[in-house]
Amino acid sequence: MSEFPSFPPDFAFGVATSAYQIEGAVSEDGRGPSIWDTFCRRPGAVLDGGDGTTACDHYHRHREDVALLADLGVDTYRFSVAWPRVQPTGSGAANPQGLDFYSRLVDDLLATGITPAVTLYHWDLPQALEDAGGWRVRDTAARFADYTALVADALADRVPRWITLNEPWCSAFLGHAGGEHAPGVRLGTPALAAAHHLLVGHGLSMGALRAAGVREAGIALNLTHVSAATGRPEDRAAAVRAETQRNLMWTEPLLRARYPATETDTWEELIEREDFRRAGDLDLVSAPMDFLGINYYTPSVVRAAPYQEPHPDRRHAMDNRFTDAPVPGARRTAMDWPVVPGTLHSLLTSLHRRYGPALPPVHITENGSAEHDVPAPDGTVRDTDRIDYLRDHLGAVADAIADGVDVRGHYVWSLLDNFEWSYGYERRFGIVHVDYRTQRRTPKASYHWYRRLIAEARTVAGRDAKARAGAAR
Ligand code: PNW
Repeated sequence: MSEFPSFPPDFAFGVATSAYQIEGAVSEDGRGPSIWDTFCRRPGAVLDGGDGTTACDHYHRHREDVALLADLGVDTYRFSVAWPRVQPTGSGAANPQGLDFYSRLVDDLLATGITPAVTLYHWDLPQALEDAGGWRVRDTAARFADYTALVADALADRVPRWITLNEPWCSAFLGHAGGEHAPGVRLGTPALAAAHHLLVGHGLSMGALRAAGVREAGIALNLTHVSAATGRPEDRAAAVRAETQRNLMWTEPLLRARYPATETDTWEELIEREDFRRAGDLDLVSAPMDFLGINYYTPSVVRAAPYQEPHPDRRHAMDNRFTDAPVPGARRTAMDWPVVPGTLHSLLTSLHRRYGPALPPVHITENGSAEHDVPAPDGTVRDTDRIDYLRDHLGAVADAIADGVDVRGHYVWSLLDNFEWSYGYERRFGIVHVDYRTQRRTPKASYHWYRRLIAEARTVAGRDAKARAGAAR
């Protein structure tokens, strides 16, 4: 028995990052400001007062980071393109220096045999578009399609796999209802408009990718496994609401061209009542995808809660009559997120049951954990909790594949410790430790563990291929 779960021979092992979280160099080579540059300056917005001004200085150290990827042996590297590098004010001609950076990165990846997977939008909206209404206005979706075409024209000859949006749930609801993410709006209905415009933007972006000849395109959703804390009817109803808002709000329009219903109201009605909905939108939103990206971290165990009316304009956007309940017996990561690896298997098999052939092949586009890493004096980190997390979640993916779910890849979040949004640099998700004073990178024990897993998977795949070739002779 191997210490590692086993995977199909062509399974893609990867790691993921995003531009604002690692690049730094926010004013270099013509980059314009993004909503995160602005949001980070708001007092109290980020835990330690940090921002992405320097981050991991990846913009200047990308060669070193590609060398780390090459040594790790990953098949795929998922990174994001910063929209404000390509279009400093969110529209008009491309800034050639912005595109050049990503073009060089892609060449370096290909030279080491790594497949690049590009995310077009990982939350860094050009500030100029926010000033014009951001995702709350429909024009931003059209701007996103123009930007997609510029990036695809420059990179689609070499980048096979494309992700339009990263986690639109976060952009819509954390950005416009909770306010803990940029742009930090705390209203209700605007979050629903943002959600709809993000979906429309995804659909338009898919069209631009197709026009550029892209054959592997999809979206990355942060889906969760939802269950009720108790069997009480009110808690079960709360779980239906949470499932609707966290999962079905996205999978239903994308995969079935409709908004979901709850027992009290339907999102369809909510959205229809609003003036932002246009005829034909859902056909656009449900353009066929080649894969569904799922970012998975933790399950949601919920119970009923009284309706909170924090603002008069919050009337329909957040059905907040549910709240997260403790998960008994589960270890918690440094994010305080409960660890229940089997819920990833349950999520995958339930999506497979719910959508059948309408579910495209799946890539787990993010999965990983922030831990209380304690570096030794030489900078090494024995992050056994992170290894356990990754082993058990990869095991859950392997089990889902054995149960018939078509999962094609898994990307660890993240290659490097980085800027963890409103948690600043306090929370470390990397399999490589970053000393932010020196920018020194030190692979953690989890990096070495993942390297061995990939190497063993390759050996096994090689053995199987040889055996098949032998049997065919
Ligand atoms: C994702 N939540 O963010 C992002 O795609 C990454 O950029 C991020 O670093 C990673 O997960 C770890 O947090 C999320 O509140 C942020 O439910 C917040 C939530 C979910 C995902």
